[in-house]
Amino acid sequence: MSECKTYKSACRMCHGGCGVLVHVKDGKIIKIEGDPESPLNRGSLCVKGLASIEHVYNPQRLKYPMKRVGKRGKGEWKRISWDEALDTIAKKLEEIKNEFGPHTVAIGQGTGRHHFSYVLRFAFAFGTPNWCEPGLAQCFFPRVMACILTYGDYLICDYYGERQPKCLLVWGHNPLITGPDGEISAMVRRCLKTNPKLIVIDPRQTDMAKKADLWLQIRPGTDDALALSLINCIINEELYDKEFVEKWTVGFEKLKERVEKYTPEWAEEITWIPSEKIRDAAYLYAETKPACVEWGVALEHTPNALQTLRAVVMLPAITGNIDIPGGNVFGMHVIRNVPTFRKRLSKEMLEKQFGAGKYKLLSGPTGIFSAAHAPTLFEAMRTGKPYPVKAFLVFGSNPLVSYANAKEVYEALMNVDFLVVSDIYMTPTAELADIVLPAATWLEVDQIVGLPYMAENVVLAQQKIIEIGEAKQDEWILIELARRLKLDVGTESLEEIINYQLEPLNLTFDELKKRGYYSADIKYRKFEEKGFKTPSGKIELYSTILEKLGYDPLPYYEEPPESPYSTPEIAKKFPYILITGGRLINYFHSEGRQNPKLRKIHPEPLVEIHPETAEKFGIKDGDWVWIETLRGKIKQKAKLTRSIHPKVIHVEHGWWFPEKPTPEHGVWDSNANVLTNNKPPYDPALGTYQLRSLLCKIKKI
Ligand SMILES: Nc1nc2c(c(=O)[nH]1)N[C@H]1C(S)=C(S)[C@@H](COP(=O)(O)OP(=O)(O)OC[C@H]3O[C@@H](n4cnc5c(=O)[nH]c(N)nc54)[C@H](O)[C@@H]3O)O[C@H]1N2
Ligand SMILES: Nc1nc2c(c(=O)[nH]1)N[C@H]1C(S)=C(S)[C@@H](COP(=O)(O)OP(=O)(O)OC[C@H]3O[C@@H](n4cnc5c(=O)[nH]c(N)nc54)[C@H](O)[C@@H]3O)O[C@H]1N2
Ligand code: SF4
Ligand SMILES: [Mo]
Repeated sequence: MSECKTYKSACRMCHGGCGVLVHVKDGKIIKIEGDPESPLNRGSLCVKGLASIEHVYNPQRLKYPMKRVGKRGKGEWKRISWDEALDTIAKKLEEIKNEFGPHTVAIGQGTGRHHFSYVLRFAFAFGTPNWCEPGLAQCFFPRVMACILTYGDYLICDYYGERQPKCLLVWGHNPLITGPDGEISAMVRRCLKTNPKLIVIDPRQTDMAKKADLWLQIRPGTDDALALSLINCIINEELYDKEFVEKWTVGFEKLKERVEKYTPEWAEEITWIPSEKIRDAAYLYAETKPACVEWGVALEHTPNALQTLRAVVMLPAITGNIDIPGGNVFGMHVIRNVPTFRKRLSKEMLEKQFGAGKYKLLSGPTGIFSAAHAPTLFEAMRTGKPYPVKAFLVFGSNPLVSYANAKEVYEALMNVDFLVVSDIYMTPTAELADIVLPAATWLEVDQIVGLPYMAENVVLAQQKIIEIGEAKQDEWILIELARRLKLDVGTESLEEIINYQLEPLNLTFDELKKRGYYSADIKYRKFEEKGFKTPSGKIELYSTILEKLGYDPLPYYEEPPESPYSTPEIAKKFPYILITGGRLINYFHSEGRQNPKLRKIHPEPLVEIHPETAEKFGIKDGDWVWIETLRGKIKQKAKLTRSIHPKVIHVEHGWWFPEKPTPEHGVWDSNANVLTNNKPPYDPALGTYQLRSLLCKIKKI
């Protein structure tokens, strides 16, 4: 008789966290549906979650380890055993460590994967400081760092407690499509049903902007100017919460002085938003309580990222929306972190980290998470300076598609002696490897996930339900490598580590798997007991940490380095402002193009152009268009839309074509990162570079 079984788990087709029920018959997954009991998504799933079966059983998956037999990048492979793969990697790493030092081994990973902490854990146990993840300087972590500097902890929106926000200020973010980037989309959707006042700041009129009471169509890259003018207006027009500011913040007078010149009239010229609209937004946000700021990755793709984020994150402080029901709140942090062994690295070794001493909040002994600066790392790989990178191990990332200036990333990858890629599919990046390792999908993985990220109010269990070929979960690979290298730490089993993390909840992993999730009650005004976790114990509008590191303790405006105003000569040739990477509901970055269910929804890359702009070039909807910047050119298909500013062009990111038979798989055709800039100036504290607000031109093909 055939056996039917149902498991509770957590979808991770994106950063993850929607509770699911997985139905298995005769050892095969036959259905995946949202778990109605799960506190976050309450039964709903997006198209990616619903296309998981087509992902898990996709015939294009990597099923066993392989080694390169032909020239690098020629696509000639030989199947090998896991033992041979791991022994070869361990032996090579050992040799490199002995001959050149552990820091010449770099380890990379993709965004917010289940194995995130295990990559740093392995790197630090092995002794190299050189690990990287696209998020550290470019996504989410800058938001985290701005919050840590200001509040000592990360702020989230309170969709979780007794009361929903009455006002949402959605800034450079599209959470109906992109959750979870912090929170889960379903929670935002639920909040919108309670009809909060809605302010959206976006150069494009997204679906969210269409619902808004106020949509501020900003010139890309000028969010710092807008944020400073909002603070100016809220202070000068006495809309701020005097009692809260007096009792709980430091540096208010200095902030007031700093923003004096940043009036809404000043900002109008820079941001292209009428000053009345800026005032309206300041009033609506400051006068509607409780209010929440929802902010996104668009703020993290310019070299003034940190100061922009600092200015934005001060808004809840000066309006007293901190840790109150329906406001911006701190998480419950109910689980322990995976021990990462960062403390084992000597100061001397941390000083060898790419970016150390330069981007002091990102890298080196002063870094909050101490990650390598990606452009510096790739430059070292490409040129051997300041020292060569001998090996690069990539766990779940597609650098050729996801990092800026893809041509240079290609040169870098081609130049590294030993490249290992663990992935679910043979990507254009994996095609360049010496050894390719088949990674497990979320249905083949045991893990826990705490949401929202960095706040952990809810913990879900993800469980290994099936096995496909010889695919392995990355944590297993990293632990096995640590054992083979005879490292003195980092060799514990996965279950031991998960149980350690869950200990404060009095739960074991087995118990959590049965329950599916754990959800904590939210406590508010936690700061009243212990103050804020900043050096002064208060909210630091004036940052003492930045001051100590030699950075400006107060936010300021800086024109994007490539713009109609800062580089008018370039703008003559490249007259439009390029933004990239607005997310699509059916794809996660460069993933999903080989999934028939997802590809059908959006088969080709689309460039958004305003019809008036398109007309000048004779471009019609559906025409192929060249988009060119100083770095290179790509083609995407025109999508004419009045929802984008006539001076702004938006290209999708993440495009390659798994169906194209050559090992490049069309990675040069439509990849947004052929266009983007990996060169300085970078954010002085974080090393952030430019993935948006660059200059481009277009032409009909
Ligand atoms: N479906 C899906 N979900 C995802 C992802 C995915 O690939 N697919 N990726 C995940 C990851 S890693 C991340 S970082 C998040 C990102 O999540 P979001 O932060 O929501 O990211 P985007 O959709 O890129 O951008 C949000 C909006 O910013 C606008 N924008 C562009 N430039 C500017 C600017 O200069 N200023 C302002 N104010 N707005 C601007 C864009 O038009 C876009 O509508 O999504 C996560 N979730
Ligand atoms: N131009 C431009 N570029 C951008 C952005 C943008 O907006 N514009 N956004 C940036 C941002 S915010 C981010 S976070 C990065 C994302 O950059 P990446 O994280 O590199 O992007 P992905 O395409 O998600 O690549 C992940 C790869 O990991 C594989 N994978 C998925 N799950 C697993 C797993 O569990 N294990 C292993 N081993 N492999 C797995 C996938 O098959 C895929 O090939 O892109 C950045 N790049
Ligand atoms: S939002 Fe993410 S976790 Fe939720 S169903 Fe979609 S892909 Fe899965
Ligand atoms: Mo990201």
